[in-house]
Amino acid sequence: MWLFRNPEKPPSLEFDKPWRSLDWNEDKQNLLTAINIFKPRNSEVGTLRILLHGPQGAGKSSFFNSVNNALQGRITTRALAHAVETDQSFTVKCKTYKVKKDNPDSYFPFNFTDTAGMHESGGIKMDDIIKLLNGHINSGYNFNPLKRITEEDPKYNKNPTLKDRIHCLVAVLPANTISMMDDNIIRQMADVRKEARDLGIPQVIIMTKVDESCQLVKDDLTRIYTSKTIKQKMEECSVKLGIPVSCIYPVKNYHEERISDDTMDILILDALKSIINFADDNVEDQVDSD
Ligand SMILES: Nc1nc2c(ncn2[C@@H]2O[C@H](COP(=O)(O)OP(=O)(O)O)[C@@H](O)[C@H]2O)c(=O)[nH]1
Ligand SMILES: [Mg+2]
Repeated sequence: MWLFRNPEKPPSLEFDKPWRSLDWNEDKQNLLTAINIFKPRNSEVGTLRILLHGPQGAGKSSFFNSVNNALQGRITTRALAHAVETDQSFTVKCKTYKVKKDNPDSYFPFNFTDTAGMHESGGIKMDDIIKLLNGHINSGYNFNPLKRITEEDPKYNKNPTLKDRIHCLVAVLPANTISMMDDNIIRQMADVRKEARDLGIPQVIIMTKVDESCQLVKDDLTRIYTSKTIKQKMEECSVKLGIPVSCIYPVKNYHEERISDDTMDILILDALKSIINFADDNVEDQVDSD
């Protein structure tokens, strides 16, 4: 066998052609235009609700900030990203973030709810997640693993309608540490995914920290869809959570950059466009089945 090997040429780390296509020159403006004119088809649902879940440090806050940066065209820090794992608090506030449009007092018709810390502090309670997915929990609600959610809480919505529900579930996983991730966290995330599936909620994975998992991509982000490492990490995420690779979006979040980067923006906006389209389809499906 050794005769056929060429000792000069190690196996390539890259595919000859990208396996998913993005136009690095044209796409940013097209994506921005599509997102700027986007409106949910159902007028009853003015704002689509997107739920971010995943382990602490995965890049949930950074992803929201990156979406905000890409849409505002400048660096913003709305959701506090933690440099170190400091948040050991027992209660976890359910926070919803809106994204401002150019004109004053106007917002994009989607928002992000962060489940920060729900996987820690004694583990996520499935009961809480189901209520969150069904729209019972308003922004500002305090999750406490020792206490059951009570209907008397002012942040509890007793009669949620279609507009209050979660319309797309986004799992955030870091590419660089996915192989070492605690089984318990993966199991909890898979459980949340199953609940969402039973409720008919579409799901995507945002795979962050691509720069930390592939040197080729760290040096040149446009090689993201030719990197064999990134494809393999996406396949690993797919197997771990049971979500098809076609619904996985690898991104590099803004974390230390001080100016906008078109390639980072394109990946983030491409992911966002799919998320809002999935969410919008979900609303339509719910209306059809009611
Ligand atoms: N290199 C790199 N670092 C990232 C990326 N996304 C997030 N981070 C860093 O990872 C850490 C945790 O991110 P954070 O958004 O707070 O995670 P959260 O706990 O899920 O909200 C922070 O130090 C971020 O700067 C990324 O795509 N690449
Ligand atoms: Mg966070």
